[in-house]
Amino acid sequence: MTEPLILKQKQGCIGQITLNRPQKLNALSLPMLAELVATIREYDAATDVRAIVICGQARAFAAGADVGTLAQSGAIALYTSGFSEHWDQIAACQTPIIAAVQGYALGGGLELLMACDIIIAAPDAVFGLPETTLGIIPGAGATQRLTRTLGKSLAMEMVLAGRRLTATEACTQGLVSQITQAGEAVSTAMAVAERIAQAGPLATHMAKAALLASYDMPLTAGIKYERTLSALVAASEDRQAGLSALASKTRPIFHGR
Ligand code: CO8
Repeated sequence: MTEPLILKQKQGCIGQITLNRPQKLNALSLPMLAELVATIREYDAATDVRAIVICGQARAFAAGADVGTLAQSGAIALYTSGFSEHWDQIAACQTPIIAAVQGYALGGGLELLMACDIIIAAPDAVFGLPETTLGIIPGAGATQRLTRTLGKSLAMEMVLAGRRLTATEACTQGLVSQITQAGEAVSTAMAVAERIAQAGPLATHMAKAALLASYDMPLTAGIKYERTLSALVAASEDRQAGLSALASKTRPIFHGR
């Protein structure tokens, strides 16, 4: 029996996803990407899932898009199959996604991380974009997202000269939010997800949307957008529940409305 490419497990309000192609260092094939997107959509649509955690295996989060898939597909077939759109569909998820990284996060694997919201790294995590060494360029968002995260010079060095970042460098440069002890990336990501899950779900969705808008919008438009979302959340029952709980020193119960 063939192993599933994606393992999924719900733990309370957290939807956990494990990329499960360890013998190929989690190289992202078309079926694997399709399953990943379907699982994320399923969790995103479930009102009881408040955060999603994605992790890989011990040696790799994901060593890139499957080079076999790339080699076998002509340019037009690759384009019309929507291969690179899988990363956009992951980035479109409204529920916060926390990625836990051990080992390699290369090429499309790093682009997958950048479509997530929070990246937690084990000390052995390695981040790189080897595409130009293969005669191609990053095609799932890295030239845009990496530049916004790391700035021009370091992004250029990674894309053009194949520079890899260690976990410490990635954390110093703001790609990663924290480095854990060895073997604790997943449990730390779950703990972060747990804290997110306790917050108001409507507020979480709106805050994520506002934060992501800062990548796309000029400052004044972004601030207006934030103000609109803020007014919308202020009209929610969750806001009432949160403020009443604070006043009565109890835990708020949020319903996402
Ligand atoms: N695709 C397919 N198989 C892979 C990949 C990959 N990206 N990476 C590793 N594997 C496979 C290897 O072929 C090998 O399989 P097998 O045992 O059957 O030969 C197995 O994983 C283990 O790999 P290695 O034996 O090579 O392990 P090492 O420890 O010696 O090396 C490395 C680890 C350094 C990670 C090495 O495997 C490597 O360099 N891998 C390729 C990394 C790479 O180039 N990634 C970028 C791919 S291109 C990309 O991601 C573009 C995204 C753009 C998407 C949008 C397009 C439209």
